[in-house]
Amino acid sequence: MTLLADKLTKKIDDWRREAKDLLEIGQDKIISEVSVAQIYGGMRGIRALICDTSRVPQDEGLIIRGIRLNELVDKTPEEIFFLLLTGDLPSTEELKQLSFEIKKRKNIPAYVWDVLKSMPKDSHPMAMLGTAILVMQKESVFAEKYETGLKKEDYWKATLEDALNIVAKIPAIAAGIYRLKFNKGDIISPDPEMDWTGDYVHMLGINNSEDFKDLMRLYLVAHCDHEGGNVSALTTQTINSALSDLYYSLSGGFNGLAGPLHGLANQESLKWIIEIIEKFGGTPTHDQLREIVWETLKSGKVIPGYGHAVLRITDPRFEAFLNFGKKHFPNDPVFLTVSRLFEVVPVELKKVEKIKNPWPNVDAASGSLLYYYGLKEFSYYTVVFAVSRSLGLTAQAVVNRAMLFPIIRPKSITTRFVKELVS
Ligand code: CMX
Repeated sequence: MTLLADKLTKKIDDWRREAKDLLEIGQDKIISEVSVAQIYGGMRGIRALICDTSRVPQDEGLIIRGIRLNELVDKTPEEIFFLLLTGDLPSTEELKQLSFEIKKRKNIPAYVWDVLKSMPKDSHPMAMLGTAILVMQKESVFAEKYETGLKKEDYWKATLEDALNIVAKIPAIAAGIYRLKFNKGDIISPDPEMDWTGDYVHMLGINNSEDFKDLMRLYLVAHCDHEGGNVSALTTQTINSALSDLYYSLSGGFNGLAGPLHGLANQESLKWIIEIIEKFGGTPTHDQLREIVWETLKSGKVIPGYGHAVLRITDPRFEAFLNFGKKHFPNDPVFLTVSRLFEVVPVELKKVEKIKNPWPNVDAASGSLLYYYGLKEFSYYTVVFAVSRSLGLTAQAVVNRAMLFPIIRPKSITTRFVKELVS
């Protein structure tokens, strides 16, 4: 057994005991009441899920297993994956072993490329990613073991195998999608010696500089998880709760990430910024940006990269990217526009009463940094987000299996029920 599985075995015993005790002493305690406004408002604020991999207090932002993001920005995605799964940062030996586990599982079945190559040329890269994950479903260790008989207590072990296989393979799949979709030449094979981020950068084949690798490392850490109620997390865990394996679940979650109000906002944000720069023939002034913000709002569109369903502050992930840009290329016109928008947009959005959070989220800055290093195809940005989010989504699934959570099945009500209640 690996050190990771060994650690999880011990932790899971404790987690299960803790949950049993909590249920015994407090099963009737009320956590959330549900109002009519919440039912009609996307269930915002209803506390109805357990997620221990991370939490997002509205006035603090992302906290992974009790550690604030700004204390984790120098870590590698492998370290973060271990943290998400177990609740602890890995020791040197644990990290070495996890990195080895990932390295040995990198190869992609040839049929994945056949399927991707046969997709229409104008398929969105997120549709290609979701398809690639789904077509690998036949590789699922969980599905195979379930079929032949697996004890419920051991579901998590087979799910961990699926998680490790998916996490190991996703950089090569994502990089291959980039090269296929944007005619960048042959697909570059994974290098068994390289770390997760370094190999992804190598396989993209755009820019092998250490600075780009540092940005990618930060990017892949910052997007890894955002508690359990966002569209991609909730979708993944709902599908997974039906004992569909992680290939089915993650592919479904990624379909949600592909939406413009969720993960696609980084694509939309940079597209909007480039259009603004083109319109004004260079970095716009504050006044010109103010004008564009109102033009966008009046046309009925959202300001991409601003606002959040939970956060009520500047997203610390945005801050991490802003700091990176300030350090490496403060005068780049795209980055300068991102910084100026940060000075203008919140002031203007505060004037719109219905907007609860005028502050930037992660998507307001991330694209501009990728753009600087030569990753200029906006429609690909959500794929990079998804590569990172695979860490959190698969970790959540392993933990949920370990906790023996049942199938998710909330109760719906009819309009007639609400009418009767209200009258
Ligand atoms: N620009 C314009 N209007 C905005 C806005 C923005 N950036 N943010 C919120 N609003 C509007 C909403 O569209 C909503 O209007 P309607 O009532 O007319 O539908 C109103 O303000 C109230 O929204 P809210 O309660 O403040 O925010 P929600 O929880 O409903 O939505 C979010 C959150 C992220 C979908 C929204 O802020 C938005 O659309 N932002 C732009 C897209 C974006 O950046 N998405 C990425 C979020 C991060 C992620 O999940 O990946």
